[in-house]
Amino acid sequence: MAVQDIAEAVVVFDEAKVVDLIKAEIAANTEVDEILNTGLIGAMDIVGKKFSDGELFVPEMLMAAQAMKAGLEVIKPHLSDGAAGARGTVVIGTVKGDLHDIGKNLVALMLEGAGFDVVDLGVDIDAEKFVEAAIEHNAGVIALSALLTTTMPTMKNIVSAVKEAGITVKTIIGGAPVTAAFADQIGADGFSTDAPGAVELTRKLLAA
Ligand code: B1M
Repeated sequence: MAVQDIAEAVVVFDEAKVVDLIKAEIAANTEVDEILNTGLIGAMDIVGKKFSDGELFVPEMLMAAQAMKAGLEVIKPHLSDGAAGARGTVVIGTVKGDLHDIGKNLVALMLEGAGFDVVDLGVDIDAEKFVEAAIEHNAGVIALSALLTTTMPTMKNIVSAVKEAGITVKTIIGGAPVTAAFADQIGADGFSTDAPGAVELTRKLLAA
């Protein structure tokens, strides 16, 4: 049994095997970070490469995503390190035109685990919905995720709309194609490459 076997099960969409292998690794006291990074996130990198190389197509990517989500559910209780709702509210979503939600879900999960109240708007979310939700929930941070180069410009629209709305909320951005330079360019308050980094950033911005 090895963490790499989890990645292999994700790549062949064997959801039941993913769940069983993760349960076994947890029982064997394997670090949850290793299960997450090597077993699950590593698997999606393999899937992405196979897609780029024309070996896998959209339906297979979707099935791999489902297997990864099933695995995330198993490790979810082990990612927690704080009291829920004690540190402020984060409104999170994947931007308009973009349906990728695994990374966003992971960021949401880790923020919750770190004690933030998280309002997850889901995918394909426009500027108006982000602004409305931030006002309704008195959010301290709006967190935007994008996985497509074509949806990155939407982040700029959302950051601009938040500023125009005149609300005191910070915007943070992330997702595979997003860079620190892009965050600076569009006037976002912060950027992170991964979910733990998004938690650290949120802590800093909210002094929580
Ligand atoms: Co899509 N897809 N996809 N896809 N997909 C990518 C992103 C791609 C890189 C694949 C490839 O070509 N190699 C490529 C994008 C190319 C580009 O724009 N440069 C791509 C494409 C082209 C497409 C379609 C256009 C394919 C098509 O229809 N022809 C289409 C677009 C649909 C749409 O959104 N409108 C599409 C569809 C899909 C599926 C629906 C089949 C499925 C998504 C299912 C789902 O999410 N529910 C899917 C998948 C699974 C992928 C790959 C294989 C995996 C993405 C993933 O979940 N990674 C992906 C290739 C890859 O990334 N290697 C690919 C694991 C996840 C944990 O990582 O989301 O990066 P990630 O999140 C990370 C960090 O980015 C960060 O934290 C996480 C880790 O800790 N992070 C943040 C994310 N958000 C953050 C926010 C933050 C901070 C950090 O602060 C707010």
